[in-house]
Amino acid sequence: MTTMAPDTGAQDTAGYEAVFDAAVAAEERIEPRDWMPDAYRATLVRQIAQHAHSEIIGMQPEANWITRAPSLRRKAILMAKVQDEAGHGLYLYSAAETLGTGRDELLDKLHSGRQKYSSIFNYPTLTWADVGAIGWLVDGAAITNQVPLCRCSYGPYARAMVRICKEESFHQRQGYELLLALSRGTEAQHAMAQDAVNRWWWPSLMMFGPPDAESSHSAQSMAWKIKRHSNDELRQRFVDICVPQAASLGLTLPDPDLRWNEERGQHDFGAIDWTEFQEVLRGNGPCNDQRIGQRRRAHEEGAWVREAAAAYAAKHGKATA
Ligand code: BYC
Repeated sequence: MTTMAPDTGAQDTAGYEAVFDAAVAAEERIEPRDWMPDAYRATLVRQIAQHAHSEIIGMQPEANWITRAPSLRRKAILMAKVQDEAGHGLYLYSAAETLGTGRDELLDKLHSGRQKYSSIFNYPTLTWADVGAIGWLVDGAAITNQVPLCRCSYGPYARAMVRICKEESFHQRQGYELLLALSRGTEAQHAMAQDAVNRWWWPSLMMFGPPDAESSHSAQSMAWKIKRHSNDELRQRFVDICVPQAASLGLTLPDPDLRWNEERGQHDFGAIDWTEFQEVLRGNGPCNDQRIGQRRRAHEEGAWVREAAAAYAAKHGKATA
Protein backbone atom coordinates (compact mmCIF):
# COMPACT_ATOMS: atom_id res chain seq x y z
CA MET A 1 0.00 0.00 0.00
CA THR A 2 1.21 3.53 -0.67
CA THR A 3 2.47 5.34 2.40
CA MET A 4 0.00 7.93 3.59
CA ALA A 5 0.50 11.03 5.67
CA PRO A 6 0.34 10.34 9.40
CA ASP A 7 -2.93 10.87 11.20
CA THR A 8 -3.34 14.57 11.92
CA GLY A 9 -6.50 14.53 13.94
CA ALA A 10 -9.89 12.95 14.47
CA GLN A 11 -11.57 15.11 11.85
CA ASP A 12 -9.38 13.59 9.11
CA THR A 13 -9.70 9.93 9.94
CA ALA A 14 -12.76 9.17 7.79
CA GLY A 15 -10.75 9.70 4.62
CA TYR A 16 -7.84 7.66 5.88
CA GLU A 17 -10.16 4.89 7.00
CA ALA A 18 -11.70 4.69 3.53
CA VAL A 19 -8.23 4.31 1.99
CA PHE A 20 -7.33 1.67 4.59
CA ASP A 21 -10.56 -0.28 3.97
CA ALA A 22 -10.02 -0.15 0.21
CA ALA A 23 -6.46 -1.42 0.60
CA VAL A 24 -7.58 -4.33 2.75
CA ALA A 25 -10.40 -5.14 0.31
CA ALA A 26 -7.93 -5.07 -2.61
CA GLU A 27 -5.60 -7.52 -0.79
CA GLU A 28 -2.89 -4.87 -0.52
CA ARG A 29 -0.50 -5.02 2.41
CA ILE A 30 -0.69 -2.47 5.19
CA GLU A 31 2.83 -1.27 6.04
CA PRO A 32 4.16 0.30 9.27
CA ARG A 33 3.98 3.92 8.07
CA ASP A 34 0.47 3.60 6.63
CA TRP A 35 -2.46 4.98 8.56
CA MET A 36 -4.38 2.24 10.34
CA PRO A 37 -7.28 2.24 12.81
CA ASP A 38 -6.16 2.16 16.45
CA ALA A 39 -8.12 -1.05 17.02
CA TYR A 40 -6.38 -2.75 14.06
CA ARG A 41 -3.00 -1.81 15.55
CA ALA A 42 -4.06 -3.00 19.01
CA THR A 43 -5.34 -6.32 17.67
CA LEU A 44 -2.11 -6.93 15.79
CA VAL A 45 0.01 -6.09 18.82
CA ARG A 46 -2.11 -8.44 20.96
CA GLN A 47 -1.90 -11.35 18.52
CA ILE A 48 1.74 -10.87 17.50
CA ALA A 49 2.83 -10.47 21.14
CA GLN A 50 0.94 -13.59 22.18
CA HIS A 51 2.53 -15.41 19.28
CA ALA A 52 6.05 -14.16 20.12
CA HIS A 53 5.60 -15.09 23.79
CA SER A 54 4.44 -18.58 22.73
CA GLU A 55 7.59 -19.07 20.71
CA ILE A 56 9.95 -18.26 23.56
CA ILE A 57 7.95 -20.01 26.30
CA GLY A 58 7.60 -22.90 23.83
CA MET A 59 11.36 -23.43 24.05
CA GLN A 60 11.03 -24.72 27.62
CA PRO A 61 9.14 -28.03 27.30
CA GLU A 62 11.52 -29.30 24.61
CA ALA A 63 14.70 -27.82 26.07
CA ASN A 64 13.91 -30.06 29.04
CA TRP A 65 15.06 -33.01 26.90
CA ILE A 66 18.24 -31.61 25.30
CA THR A 67 20.51 -33.13 27.94
CA ARG A 68 18.70 -36.47 27.74
CA ALA A 69 18.35 -36.90 23.97
CA PRO A 70 19.11 -40.54 23.14
CA SER A 71 21.82 -39.86 20.51
CA LEU A 72 24.11 -37.10 19.25
CA ARG A 73 22.00 -36.83 16.09
CA ARG A 74 18.77 -36.38 18.04
CA LYS A 75 20.45 -33.88 20.36
CA ALA A 76 21.75 -31.76 17.46
CA ILE A 77 18.32 -31.73 15.81
CA LEU A 78 16.57 -30.78 19.04
CA MET A 79 19.03 -27.99 19.82
CA ALA A 80 18.53 -26.57 16.32
CA LYS A 81 14.76 -26.71 16.73
CA VAL A 82 14.78 -24.97 20.10
CA GLN A 83 17.08 -22.27 18.68
CA ASP A 84 14.69 -21.82 15.76
CA GLU A 85 11.89 -21.09 18.23
CA ALA A 86 14.01 -18.33 19.80
CA GLY A 87 14.54 -16.93 16.30
CA HIS A 88 10.79 -16.98 15.64
CA GLY A 89 10.29 -15.01 18.84
CA LEU A 90 12.78 -12.41 17.62
CA TYR A 91 11.13 -12.01 14.19
CA LEU A 92 7.78 -11.58 15.90
CA TYR A 93 8.94 -9.09 18.54
CA SER A 94 10.50 -7.14 15.65
CA ALA A 95 7.18 -7.24 13.78
CA ALA A 96 5.46 -5.88 16.91
CA GLU A 97 8.09 -3.12 17.13
CA THR A 98 7.04 -1.88 13.68
CA LEU A 99 3.67 -1.10 15.32
CA GLY A 100 5.35 1.13 17.88
CA THR A 101 5.45 -1.32 20.77
CA GLY A 102 8.83 -2.03 22.32
CA ARG A 103 10.08 -5.46 23.26
CA ASP A 104 10.66 -4.43 26.88
CA GLU A 105 7.03 -3.44 27.24
CA LEU A 106 5.80 -6.72 25.76
CA LEU A 107 8.10 -8.84 27.92
CA ASP A 108 7.00 -6.91 30.96
CA LYS A 109 3.36 -7.70 30.10
CA LEU A 110 4.22 -11.38 29.67
CA HIS A 111 6.09 -11.55 32.97
CA SER A 112 3.31 -9.80 34.86
CA GLY A 113 0.59 -11.99 33.31
CA ARG A 114 -1.06 -9.15 31.36
CA GLN A 115 -0.44 -10.89 28.03
CA LYS A 116 -1.02 -14.51 27.20
CA TYR A 117 0.98 -17.25 25.51
CA SER A 118 -0.36 -20.43 23.96
CA SER A 119 -2.16 -22.81 26.30
CA ILE A 120 -0.23 -25.75 24.86
CA PHE A 121 3.01 -24.87 26.62
CA ASN A 122 1.53 -25.38 30.06
CA TYR A 123 1.69 -29.16 29.71
CA PRO A 124 4.71 -31.20 30.85
CA THR A 125 7.10 -33.22 28.66
CA LEU A 126 7.22 -36.47 30.60
CA THR A 127 9.10 -38.74 28.20
CA TRP A 128 11.37 -38.53 25.16
CA ALA A 129 8.36 -39.38 22.96
CA ASP A 130 6.82 -36.04 23.97
CA VAL A 131 9.49 -34.34 21.83
CA GLY A 132 8.12 -36.29 18.85
CA ALA A 133 4.50 -35.57 19.76
CA ILE A 134 5.24 -31.84 20.08
CA GLY A 135 6.92 -31.80 16.66
CA TRP A 136 4.17 -33.77 14.96
CA LEU A 137 1.09 -32.32 16.68
CA VAL A 138 2.06 -28.94 18.16
CA ASP A 139 4.18 -27.79 15.23
CA GLY A 140 1.64 -29.42 12.90
CA ALA A 141 -1.17 -27.38 14.49
CA ALA A 142 1.03 -24.29 14.36
CA ILE A 143 1.63 -24.71 10.62
CA THR A 144 -2.07 -25.24 9.94
CA ASN A 145 -2.83 -22.04 11.84
CA GLN A 146 0.12 -20.03 10.55
CA VAL A 147 0.27 -20.75 6.81
CA PRO A 148 -2.82 -18.54 6.27
CA LEU A 149 -1.09 -15.84 8.34
CA CYS A 150 1.47 -15.54 5.51
CA ARG A 151 -1.41 -13.73 3.74
CA CYS A 152 -2.17 -11.51 6.73
CA SER A 153 -3.00 -7.92 5.72
CA TYR A 154 -0.16 -6.50 7.85
CA GLY A 155 3.07 -6.74 5.82
CA PRO A 156 5.74 -7.28 8.51
CA TYR A 157 3.72 -10.02 10.25
CA ALA A 158 2.92 -11.76 6.95
CA ARG A 159 6.58 -11.71 5.87
CA ALA A 160 7.80 -13.01 9.24
CA MET A 161 5.35 -15.88 8.92
CA VAL A 162 6.80 -17.06 5.60
CA ARG A 163 10.15 -17.94 7.13
CA ILE A 164 8.61 -19.23 10.35
CA CYS A 165 6.34 -21.62 8.44
CA LYS A 166 9.28 -23.04 6.47
CA GLU A 167 11.07 -23.81 9.72
CA GLU A 168 7.93 -25.16 11.39
CA SER A 169 7.56 -27.53 8.49
CA PHE A 170 11.00 -29.01 9.25
CA HIS A 171 10.02 -29.21 12.93
CA GLN A 172 6.84 -31.09 12.13
CA ARG A 173 8.72 -33.62 10.01
CA GLN A 174 11.39 -34.26 12.62
CA GLY A 175 8.65 -34.93 15.17
CA TYR A 176 6.89 -37.30 12.80
CA GLU A 177 10.14 -39.12 12.03
CA LEU A 178 10.99 -39.40 15.74
CA LEU A 179 7.58 -40.88 16.53
CA LEU A 180 7.81 -43.27 13.57
CA ALA A 181 11.14 -44.59 14.87
CA LEU A 182 9.59 -45.17 18.31
CA SER A 183 6.42 -46.65 16.90
CA ARG A 184 8.44 -49.18 14.87
CA GLY A 185 10.77 -49.88 17.82
CA THR A 186 10.28 -52.17 20.78
CA GLU A 187 6.91 -52.70 22.41
CA ALA A 188 7.90 -50.31 25.21
CA GLN A 189 8.95 -47.62 22.69
CA HIS A 190 5.68 -48.00 20.79
CA ALA A 191 3.74 -47.66 24.06
CA MET A 192 5.73 -44.54 24.94
CA ALA A 193 4.87 -42.96 21.58
CA GLN A 194 1.19 -43.84 22.00
CA ASP A 195 1.12 -42.41 25.52
CA ALA A 196 2.62 -39.13 24.31
CA VAL A 197 0.05 -38.84 21.50
CA ASN A 198 -2.73 -39.60 24.00
CA ARG A 199 -1.61 -36.70 26.20
CA TRP A 200 -0.89 -34.13 23.46
CA TRP A 201 -3.83 -34.69 21.12
CA TRP A 202 -6.57 -32.76 22.95
CA PRO A 203 -4.36 -29.84 24.06
CA SER A 204 -3.22 -29.54 20.41
CA LEU A 205 -6.84 -29.14 19.29
CA MET A 206 -7.23 -26.37 21.90
CA MET A 207 -4.36 -24.43 20.32
CA PHE A 208 -6.76 -23.18 17.63
CA GLY A 209 -8.64 -21.19 20.25
CA PRO A 210 -12.23 -21.28 21.50
CA PRO A 211 -15.10 -22.45 19.29
CA ASP A 212 -16.18 -19.84 16.72
CA ALA A 213 -19.30 -18.93 18.68
CA GLU A 214 -17.12 -17.95 21.65
CA SER A 215 -14.21 -16.39 19.76
CA SER A 216 -14.40 -12.71 20.67
CA HIS A 217 -11.88 -11.49 18.08
CA SER A 218 -12.43 -13.71 15.05
CA ALA A 219 -15.13 -11.74 13.19
CA GLN A 220 -13.22 -8.45 13.29
CA SER A 221 -9.84 -10.06 12.64
CA MET A 222 -11.26 -11.84 9.61
CA ALA A 223 -12.86 -8.63 8.32
CA TRP A 224 -9.42 -7.00 8.56
CA LYS A 225 -7.84 -10.05 6.89
CA ILE A 226 -5.53 -10.64 9.81
CA LYS A 227 -7.10 -14.08 10.25
CA ARG A 228 -8.18 -15.83 7.05
CA HIS A 229 -10.08 -18.75 8.56
CA SER A 230 -12.05 -19.28 11.72
CA ASN A 231 -10.72 -21.27 14.70
CA ASP A 232 -13.10 -24.17 14.01
CA GLU A 233 -12.25 -24.30 10.29
CA LEU A 234 -8.55 -24.61 11.04
CA ARG A 235 -9.14 -27.15 13.82
CA GLN A 236 -11.17 -29.29 11.41
CA ARG A 237 -8.44 -29.03 8.76
CA PHE A 238 -5.88 -30.18 11.32
CA VAL A 239 -7.95 -33.20 12.37
CA ASP A 240 -8.41 -34.22 8.72
CA ILE A 241 -4.64 -33.95 8.12
CA CYS A 242 -3.72 -35.92 11.25
CA VAL A 243 -5.99 -38.94 10.82
CA PRO A 244 -4.12 -40.51 7.87
CA GLN A 245 -0.76 -39.52 9.37
CA ALA A 246 -1.63 -41.31 12.63
CA ALA A 247 -2.51 -44.41 10.60
CA SER A 248 0.87 -44.28 8.82
CA LEU A 249 2.58 -43.90 12.18
CA GLY A 250 0.78 -46.97 13.50
CA LEU A 251 -0.63 -44.87 16.35
CA THR A 252 -4.19 -44.20 17.47
CA LEU A 253 -5.74 -40.81 18.13
CA PRO A 254 -7.40 -40.91 21.57
CA ASP A 255 -10.92 -40.11 20.44
CA PRO A 256 -13.58 -42.86 20.23
CA ASP A 257 -15.90 -40.45 18.35
CA LEU A 258 -13.41 -39.81 15.56
CA ARG A 259 -14.84 -41.04 12.25
CA TRP A 260 -15.15 -40.05 8.61
CA ASN A 261 -18.38 -38.24 7.77
CA GLU A 262 -19.18 -39.04 4.16
CA GLU A 263 -21.78 -36.28 3.88
CA ARG A 264 -19.50 -33.50 5.19
CA GLY A 265 -16.38 -34.90 3.55
CA GLN A 266 -14.60 -34.32 6.88
CA HIS A 267 -14.00 -36.19 10.10
CA ASP A 268 -16.38 -35.91 13.01
CA PHE A 269 -14.56 -35.73 16.31
CA GLY A 270 -15.40 -35.79 20.03
CA ALA A 271 -16.17 -32.88 22.32
CA ILE A 272 -13.23 -30.79 23.50
CA ASP A 273 -12.99 -30.12 27.24
CA TRP A 274 -13.27 -26.33 27.14
CA THR A 275 -13.29 -26.15 30.93
CA GLU A 276 -9.73 -27.48 30.91
CA PHE A 277 -8.79 -24.85 28.28
CA GLN A 278 -10.26 -22.01 30.37
CA GLU A 279 -8.48 -23.29 33.47
CA VAL A 280 -5.14 -23.32 31.64
CA LEU A 281 -5.79 -19.77 30.43
CA ARG A 282 -6.57 -18.70 34.00
CA GLY A 283 -3.12 -19.93 35.04
CA ASN A 284 -4.20 -23.26 36.49
CA GLY A 285 -2.63 -25.63 33.95
CA PRO A 286 -0.10 -28.26 35.07
CA CYS A 287 2.97 -26.08 34.32
CA ASN A 288 1.84 -22.42 34.22
CA ASP A 289 3.80 -21.40 37.32
CA GLN A 290 6.90 -23.31 36.26
CA ARG A 291 6.89 -21.80 32.75
CA ILE A 292 6.45 -18.18 33.80
CA GLY A 293 8.85 -18.60 36.74
CA GLN A 294 11.54 -19.94 34.42
CA ARG A 295 10.90 -17.14 31.90
CA ARG A 296 11.28 -14.46 34.57
CA ARG A 297 14.49 -16.10 35.85
CA ALA A 298 15.94 -16.30 32.33
CA HIS A 299 15.14 -12.61 31.82
CA GLU A 300 16.82 -11.59 35.07
CA GLU A 301 19.85 -13.77 34.45
CA GLY A 302 20.17 -12.30 30.94
CA ALA A 303 20.27 -8.71 32.20
CA TRP A 304 24.07 -8.55 31.92
CA VAL A 305 23.88 -9.60 28.25
CA ARG A 306 21.42 -6.79 27.46
CA GLU A 307 23.59 -4.30 29.37
CA ALA A 308 26.76 -5.46 27.59
CA ALA A 309 25.05 -5.30 24.18
CA ALA A 310 23.76 -1.77 24.91
CA ALA A 311 27.23 -0.65 26.11
CA TYR A 312 28.84 -2.14 22.99
CA ALA A 313 26.27 -0.45 20.72
CA ALA A 314 26.85 2.90 22.45
CA LYS A 315 30.66 2.59 22.13
CA HIS A 316 30.41 1.44 18.53
CA GLY A 317 27.96 4.27 17.75
CA LYS A 318 30.37 6.85 19.23
CA ALA A 319 33.30 5.43 17.28
CA THR A 320 31.32 5.58 14.02
CA ALA A 321 30.15 9.15 14.74
N1 BYC B 1 -3.86 -20.23 24.20
O1 BYC B 1 -11.12 -14.54 20.02
P1 BYC B 1 -10.09 -15.61 20.04
C1 BYC B 1 4.24 -22.35 18.13
C2 BYC B 1 -7.23 -16.41 23.75
S1 BYC B 1 3.60 -21.07 18.97
C3 BYC B 1 -3.97 -19.11 24.94
O2 BYC B 1 -10.33 -16.78 19.17
P2 BYC B 1 -7.85 -14.76 18.41
C4 BYC B 1 5.36 -23.15 18.66
C5 BYC B 1 -7.12 -15.20 22.84
O3 BYC B 1 -5.84 -14.62 22.90
C6 BYC B 1 1.87 -21.19 18.68
N2 BYC B 1 -4.90 -18.15 24.69
O4 BYC B 1 -8.66 -14.95 19.77
C7 BYC B 1 6.31 -22.59 19.48
C8 BYC B 1 -8.21 -14.32 23.39
O5 BYC B 1 -7.79 -13.74 24.63
P3 BYC B 1 -7.50 -12.15 24.79
C9 BYC B 1 1.20 -19.89 18.87
C10 BYC B 1 -5.73 -18.36 23.65
O6 BYC B 1 -6.61 -14.02 18.72
C11 BYC B 1 7.33 -23.38 20.01
C12 BYC B 1 -9.28 -15.30 23.77
O7 BYC B 1 -8.62 -16.55 23.98
N3 BYC B 1 0.58 -19.51 17.63
O8 BYC B 1 3.71 -22.57 17.13
O9 BYC B 1 -8.73 -14.22 17.34
C13 BYC B 1 7.38 -24.74 19.73
C14 BYC B 1 -10.36 -15.45 22.71
O10 BYC B 1 -9.85 -16.13 21.54
C15 BYC B 1 -5.65 -19.49 22.83
C16 BYC B 1 -0.03 -18.33 17.49
O11 BYC B 1 -0.06 -17.54 18.41
C17 BYC B 1 -4.68 -20.48 23.16
N4 BYC B 1 -4.54 -21.61 22.45
O12 BYC B 1 -7.48 -16.26 17.97
C18 BYC B 1 6.43 -25.30 18.87
C19 BYC B 1 -0.62 -18.06 16.15
N5 BYC B 1 -6.61 -19.40 21.89
O13 BYC B 1 -6.29 -11.84 23.92
C20 BYC B 1 5.42 -24.50 18.32
C21 BYC B 1 -1.18 -16.67 16.01
C22 BYC B 1 -7.25 -18.27 22.10
O14 BYC B 1 -8.72 -11.43 24.32
N6 BYC B 1 -2.37 -16.49 16.77
N7 BYC B 1 -6.75 -17.63 23.16
O15 BYC B 1 -7.20 -11.97 26.25
C23 BYC B 1 -3.61 -16.79 16.31
O16 BYC B 1 -3.79 -17.29 15.21
C24 BYC B 1 -4.77 -16.41 17.17
O17 BYC B 1 -4.35 -15.49 18.14
C25 BYC B 1 -5.47 -17.63 17.86
C26 BYC B 1 -6.62 -17.06 18.75
C27 BYC B 1 -6.05 -18.55 16.82
C28 BYC B 1 -4.50 -18.38 18.77
